[in-house]
Amino acid sequence: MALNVPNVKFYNGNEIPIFGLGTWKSQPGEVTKAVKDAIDIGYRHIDCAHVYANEKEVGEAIKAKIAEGVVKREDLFITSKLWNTYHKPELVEPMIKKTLEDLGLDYLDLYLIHWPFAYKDGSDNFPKTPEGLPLLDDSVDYLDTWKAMEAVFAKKLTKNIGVSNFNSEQIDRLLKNSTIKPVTNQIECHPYLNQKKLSDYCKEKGIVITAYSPLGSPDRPWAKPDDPKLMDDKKLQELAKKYKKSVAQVLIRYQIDRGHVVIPKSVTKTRIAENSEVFDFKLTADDIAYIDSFDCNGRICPMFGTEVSKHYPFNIPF
Ligand code: NAP
Ligand code: SBI
Repeated sequence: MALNVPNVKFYNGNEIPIFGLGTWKSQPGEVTKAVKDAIDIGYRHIDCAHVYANEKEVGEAIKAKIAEGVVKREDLFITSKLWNTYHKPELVEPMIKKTLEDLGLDYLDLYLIHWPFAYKDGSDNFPKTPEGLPLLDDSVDYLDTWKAMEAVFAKKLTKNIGVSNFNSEQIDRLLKNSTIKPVTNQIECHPYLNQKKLSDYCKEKGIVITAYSPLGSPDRPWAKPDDPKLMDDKKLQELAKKYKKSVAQVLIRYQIDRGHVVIPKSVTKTRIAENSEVFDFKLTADDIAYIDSFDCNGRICPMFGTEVSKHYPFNIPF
């Protein structure tokens, strides 16, 4: 049966498929096949970023599927993100153009500021201090970066602009000092970090939440063998049994039922298909509340070493 993914409407009237494919850690040698498989299965939303170092390979898949006639460009929703070393306003347009060239596109559907803090600009995506910590550049304010995001939107290089990893105060400051409101805040979100307060805050402001690492990101490079694995959670396994679904499917549905856009990553065809089979069931309100109760401030993407930045997002409750 054809996959029919519902859209979520942004405040500006544009729409985003509620479900898409993540591509962080998808190796250049495997991501082209993964994106092709996903498009064949019916995915129409792909989450990319310059820092994932695989946008050319994602672009090859998009080009191939358009050439085959499986999809048209306008059927797809392609997101990318401005990396931390390109926050200086004069770097934003060259950077979105670099991403567009790598992806082989002439516009993005959504461009996000990846993190609110800036790194020292230059060709190294991960500049370091002599002590080996991330080399921050707090002289660059995300408000100035945002003005440049507004400019690339005005030039029609992207149909929507948004942010990622912003806290409520940063969103509030952006709203008070900008012309265009972000359409989404892409944030880590799963039962161990359910982001209830930030989700409610963004909803009140008309900003859609996009949930990243919805499966607990078991392939994150810094995972330790003793770290709890979300998909091994016994209570989630019980729930999955009750719905005759996998834990991954319950985790994806948990986001959809909260009105969040969700972008699980996989390079495995069977899992890419499995993760998309979430539109034939719904969690009950009681089960959502039960999953909500698993929250334990279990952040898995804290961006180690950046806590000293004045723009670090995770030093306040939400
Ligand atoms: P995730 O989607 O929570 O988990 C991905 C991992 O789960 C991979 O190891 C994948 O394995 C495995 N997996 C996928 N489906 C599965 C299934 N059905 N059963 C068992 N295992 C399964 O983690 P994530 O990559 O951190 O987050 C998703 C996406 O969000 C990213 O790829 C990226 O696009 C975005 N993201 C954004 C930010 C940001 O700062 N804005 C940060 C993190 C993530 P295989 O691939 O081997 O199948
Ligand atoms: C990277 F390419 C390298 C490190 C890293 O850590 C934090 C999470 C993140 C990110 O910033 N966006 C992601 O999707 N993953 C990431 C990416």
